[in-house]
Amino acid sequence: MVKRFEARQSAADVCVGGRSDMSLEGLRRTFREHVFYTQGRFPMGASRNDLYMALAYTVRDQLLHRWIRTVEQLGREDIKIVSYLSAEFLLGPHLENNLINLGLYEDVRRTAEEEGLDIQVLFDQEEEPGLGNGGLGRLAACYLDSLATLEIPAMGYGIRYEFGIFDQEIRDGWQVEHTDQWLRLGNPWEIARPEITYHVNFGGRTEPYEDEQGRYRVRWIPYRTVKGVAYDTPILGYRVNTCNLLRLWKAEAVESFEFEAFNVGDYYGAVDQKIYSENITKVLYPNDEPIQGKQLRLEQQYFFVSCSLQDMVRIYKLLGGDLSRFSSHFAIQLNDTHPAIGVAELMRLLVDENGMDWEPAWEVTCNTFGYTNHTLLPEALEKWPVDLFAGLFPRHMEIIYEINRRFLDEVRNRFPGDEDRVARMSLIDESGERYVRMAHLACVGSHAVNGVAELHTRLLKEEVLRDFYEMMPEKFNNKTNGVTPRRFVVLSNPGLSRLITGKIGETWVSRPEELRRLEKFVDDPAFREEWRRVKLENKKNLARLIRERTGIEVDPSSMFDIQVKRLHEYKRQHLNVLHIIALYNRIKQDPAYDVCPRTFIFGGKAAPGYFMAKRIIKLINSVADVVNHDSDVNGRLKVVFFPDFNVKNAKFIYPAADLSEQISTAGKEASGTGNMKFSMNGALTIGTLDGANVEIREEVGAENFFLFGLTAEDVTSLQKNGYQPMEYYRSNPELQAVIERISSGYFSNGDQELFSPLVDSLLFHDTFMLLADFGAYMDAQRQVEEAYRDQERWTRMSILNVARMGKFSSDRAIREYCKDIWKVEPVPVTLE
Ligand code: 8GP
Repeated sequence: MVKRFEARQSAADVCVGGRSDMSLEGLRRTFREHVFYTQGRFPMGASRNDLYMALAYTVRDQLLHRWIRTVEQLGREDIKIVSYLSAEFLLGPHLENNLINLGLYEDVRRTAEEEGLDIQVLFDQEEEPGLGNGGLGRLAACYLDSLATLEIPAMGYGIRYEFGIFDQEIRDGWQVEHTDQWLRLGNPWEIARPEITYHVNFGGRTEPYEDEQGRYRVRWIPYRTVKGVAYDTPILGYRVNTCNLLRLWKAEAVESFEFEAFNVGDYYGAVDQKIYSENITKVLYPNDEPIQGKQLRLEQQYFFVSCSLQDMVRIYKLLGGDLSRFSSHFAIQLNDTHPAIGVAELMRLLVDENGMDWEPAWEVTCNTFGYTNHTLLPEALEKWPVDLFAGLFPRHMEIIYEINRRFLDEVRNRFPGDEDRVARMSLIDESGERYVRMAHLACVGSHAVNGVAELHTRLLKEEVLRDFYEMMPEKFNNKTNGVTPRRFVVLSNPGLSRLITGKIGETWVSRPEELRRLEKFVDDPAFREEWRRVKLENKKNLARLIRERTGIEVDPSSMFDIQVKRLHEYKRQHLNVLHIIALYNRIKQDPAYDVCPRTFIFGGKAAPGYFMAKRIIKLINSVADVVNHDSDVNGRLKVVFFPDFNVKNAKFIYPAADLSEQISTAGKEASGTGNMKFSMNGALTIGTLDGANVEIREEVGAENFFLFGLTAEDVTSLQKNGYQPMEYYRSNPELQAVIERISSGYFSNGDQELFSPLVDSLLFHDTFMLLADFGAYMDAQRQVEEAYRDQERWTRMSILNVARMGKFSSDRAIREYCKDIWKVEPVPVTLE
């Protein structure tokens, strides 16, 4: 509990490091002032939230000076700004991160303590802005952190969803969704900018006209208009003065009352309009794949893209810039295809609104945009029915047709007579119902196209975007993902961070390649002992949290085997379950079976409409119920489904892992970033040759990684030759026994129907080839067990994993984007 703090003076009035412009006494005074003047409370009457808010404002005050100086820089004509356009930013809590980046963590912790406050309790009070689904949104947040840390002038642009990703409850083993209410108690980190607004149009028709010079022009006569209002959040870099801007747009009605409608008596029509407008930014679609045909989703995309591009054009014009040189001032990155309509919107702004001719406008557009692809699943490539698209954006539809006409001329020129290729590459899919292909629009309208891991980029070139690669190979490049070591090591794992810093100094935080210097301590038994002690502490912390959230007791000395990520068949959480059941069967057959004690921990949300994913959650919980209570098992195996996995509780999960499960079907996971977070915290990986696993294994060394399973090539050729899951089933008695356990109703109180959709899908389709990989997975798990039994060996492997993970810092990734795609340089910010 928070102790009520008393107003009392302290003699301490020392200057805080070199990083802060505030003394401890100053911090304390500001904090008290915010309790009183901002929250309107006397100290004794302040609630936990009041205290959190006051502390957040105190810290935000520390950012503002840097922020204003940085924004002034953004207003310089001679610099180039990165605009990161993303429908999702999964930021996680701000307070602790900002304290670390400011270098004020210790001072504020001590100040709080002196005021009688437990800072952890205040951290807990922060609601995380869950404005993303998973990997893609979290990557955007890591990239904002690195852009600021590397002193790159940058803006993030996105949507201020009123309701972010749902909160997950597990009830009776099933996922239950609750609406997220992150704004309920106020958001101290954002500053509303009601004077920065843009109009965004929808529907209607277009009309040709002649301009003053007699040129053919088109104007758009929309059916309805919505207003976008800017909300800004400061994003501070680590121990630098750069404090960039995340600008999120909220939709509002243009007039809160349609007076005309009101006057003619259509009160409800006027109210409907208002509600309709505000709906656009109401809620994040909780899907980690595109949603087919949902009009509101398409409206969201255009809404934020149009506001953002209008904002950039306004800023550029304010600087007196000539729009033909727009791309020398802005580099815009499309985070997947969600903002790809920006290609058509920038053309519209340049040609229709600013009178540019088509060719120079097209050159500006292509030089401005870069496109990052995040998926290989063909069903995940976004496309919109032409009717829906044209109905909402009649002018953009015309622009896309014109881009397509010119583009297909080029294709025909390059590949004469190859009409199949023309049909494949067209921006419009005409094979059945007509669709706008957003990935094609993004490829054609960008000067750079990248995948997010080496394997992913290769497969993009060979398969998904092969035609585009053949025609314009120079556009394609790889940018392997990275994650920020600030949030995912320094903030999440203070014990490990202290141990590392004690050995090699603290420069590794911004230069993680220096972690290599840990290698020379790998043979030092005392260091290894310390390493294990830190891990054990982290496991105890997680065990406490698990007890609190699930009531399950787990043994911190058992191996923590963890798989946290979105629930998806291709990620194969159910392969992990098959392994658990196999171990369980061995114990049932011989209770004296010498199993290595393990705690299997799962976490992750399923899209609310994804039937199989929800069934897998139920299966995990059902297996947990049986295994955790079986006296033959006697606590040696425990299974936990940790509810509501998010950035906030990820902080306790990654640092506590011994084993990281990265077991997707090869060729399906574009990169993965959880794999990096685990390994940076000293977990060893059991994984397939998929996504960035390939590169992680290369870096840490094959001998420090548990590899198994089919390669992407094996998967393709098996599929081509007619994959028969039954063959694997018939030839593996252990697998049969595992499946039999499930289908017999053993985990479902005799109900043989509950899991039959899962079992049938495995036996008769097995799209993700679990049965083909089962044997190899069991073997690899056996090796894991052997290695874990030798704790000295395991610790060596763990240390080497951490020492060799430097490559996977998002700083490295961002440096590559800056050099190869954006062509931007750091611009250090000075405070005077
Ligand atoms: C994810 C990929 O699945 C993952 O492999 C990769 O590491 C991550 O992006 C970052 O590159 N993709 C998504 O999260 C995704 O497509 N989300 C859609 C809901 C937007």
